Amino acid sequence: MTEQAARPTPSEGGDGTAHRGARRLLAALAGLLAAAVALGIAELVAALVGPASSPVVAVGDAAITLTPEPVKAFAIRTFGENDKIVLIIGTLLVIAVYALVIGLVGLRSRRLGVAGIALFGVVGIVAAVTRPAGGLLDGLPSLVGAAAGAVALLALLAPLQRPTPAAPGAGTAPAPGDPQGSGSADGRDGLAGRLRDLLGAGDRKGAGMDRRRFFLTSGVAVGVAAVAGGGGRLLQQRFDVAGERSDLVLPRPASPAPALPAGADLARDVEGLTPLFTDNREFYRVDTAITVPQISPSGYRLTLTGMFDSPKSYTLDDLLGRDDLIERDITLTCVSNEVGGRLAGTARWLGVPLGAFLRENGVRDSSDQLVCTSSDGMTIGTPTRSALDVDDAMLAFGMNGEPLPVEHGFPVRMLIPGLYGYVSACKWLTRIEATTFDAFDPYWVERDWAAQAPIKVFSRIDTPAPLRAFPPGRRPIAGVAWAQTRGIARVEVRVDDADWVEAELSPQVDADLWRQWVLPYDFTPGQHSLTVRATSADGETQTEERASPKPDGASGWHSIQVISR
Ligand SMILES: Nc1nc2c(c(=O)[nH]1)N[C@H]1C(S)=C(S)[C@@H](COP(=O)(O)O)O[C@H]1N2
Ligand SMILES: [Mo]
Repeated sequence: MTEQAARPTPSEGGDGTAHRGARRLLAALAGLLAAAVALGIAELVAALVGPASSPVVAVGDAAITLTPEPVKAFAIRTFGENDKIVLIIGTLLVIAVYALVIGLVGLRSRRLGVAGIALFGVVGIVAAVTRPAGGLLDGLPSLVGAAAGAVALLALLAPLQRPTPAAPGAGTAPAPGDPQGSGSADGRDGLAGRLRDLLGAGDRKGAGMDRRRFFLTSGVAVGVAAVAGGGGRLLQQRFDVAGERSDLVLPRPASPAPALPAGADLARDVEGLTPLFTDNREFYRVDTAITVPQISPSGYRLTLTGMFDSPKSYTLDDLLGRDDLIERDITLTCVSNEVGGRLAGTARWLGVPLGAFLRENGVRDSSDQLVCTSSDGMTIGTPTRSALDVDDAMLAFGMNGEPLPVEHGFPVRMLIPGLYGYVSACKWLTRIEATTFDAFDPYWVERDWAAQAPIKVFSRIDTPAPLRAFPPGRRPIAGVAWAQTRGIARVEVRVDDADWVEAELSPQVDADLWRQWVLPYDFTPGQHSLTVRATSADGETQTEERASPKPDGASGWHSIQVISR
């Protein structure tokens, strides 16, 4: 400091370059801390309003909605089930960079700094309020958060401010770009000035910067952000329905799933083969929900609207208490599944038979599309014909002997075997509207995915793993194949340029269930290429023609390279 004091730079009014650098650094830090306070307070308020009103979540949600489709597809492909964590981290990083800039801007002009925070609040408010399921109240966390952030910014910048010259002319506005002044908001009469007086930050230190006070204020800011944010997150858990979910007792089906023959699951004997049933915890998850909708069973309503003769509204008890419940084994598949991909899973589902349910409500012949809406505003359109006629289509509330896991749609979702999830499997289902394809484009169709999308005949190799060397000799080549509603009749494997060889299949249980296939093979040393193709029970062989998932599902043979040595 002494060195700088000895070499005053006229343009800096005696303030050294290093000193100025330090001020900037601290100002940027002030911006970051102010943002932390804003987000922390917002989380606390979100604990009153609901988790989805949190600005980070709302902005992340909006980002998902606004993200161009190819980027979204890329994210699902690249990050898979972690796509939401990546998005939240990305959102926080963007906020952090913005906050650093706000701090620097605030050093020059507090007014602009505060305006920057206000803008940040407005973005949060707009994102929260315009969510499909959003209301005005959802803007409150961002509003209060931004106000707290502005106060924090002013309090943090105050100790970094140079003394206001007491010389005559102090009241005149500083020239633009004059580092001495930072706009009139700095003056004693300004909000900041008053705040500074309030905090006693008016004490002038020689260098015009009160580091001690800055760090004290920073400590308070960190504390407020951590306590409000952490507390808010904790309090938000009161919205969790995990407890109510585990208290729910599932009814018995009038029509249980067909018994499985002995030896139904070939994975018991083949390492690396996908099990016949997927654990709920292992089940793939694809949705646009950053915060999983939490629907209390007691508050649950399923509403029917549109082209029904006598539509009713149902409570969860209404559905659970029916005497026609069915239990079925069904493989669910995502349209985003690539050749060889893992976005498919099988469960034993329990629920209300959909066809009977719709007829009971008098669904009209003139309706060719049902639009399902979830509590978070997702819309999924499905052909009315499929909903009426596909065997085993259901409103499911049980999955592998448990109530639906919250991530998989608790308390009620739709399932229609043979249709990709985005055109059939609406989770957190709260409304079914009978309408037409002409009248309405649901969420994914608006984004240029096909309005109708039956699942394609598919097979994949699970083992051996590609490019991981194994010793020569006999070992199984194995995987799964599916063609829901039709069933799998045959799976063939080709090794290098040899002829296709038929694999052994797991017992045929139900056409809606995938089948495992196994082919023991004597591997010679070297690299081999393995290819698989399936044929459905109605005679369609999986096409070799490659298609990407968009618009109606990937196609092509799964082929991998393996090494034996
Ligand atoms: N409410 C809601 N339901 C939804 C989705 C969604 O984003 N929101 N995604 C659909 C898609 S694309 C698929 S593949 C299935 C996935 O169901 P799962 O997550 O239980 O495996 O849910 C469908 N239902
Ligand atoms: Mo999907």
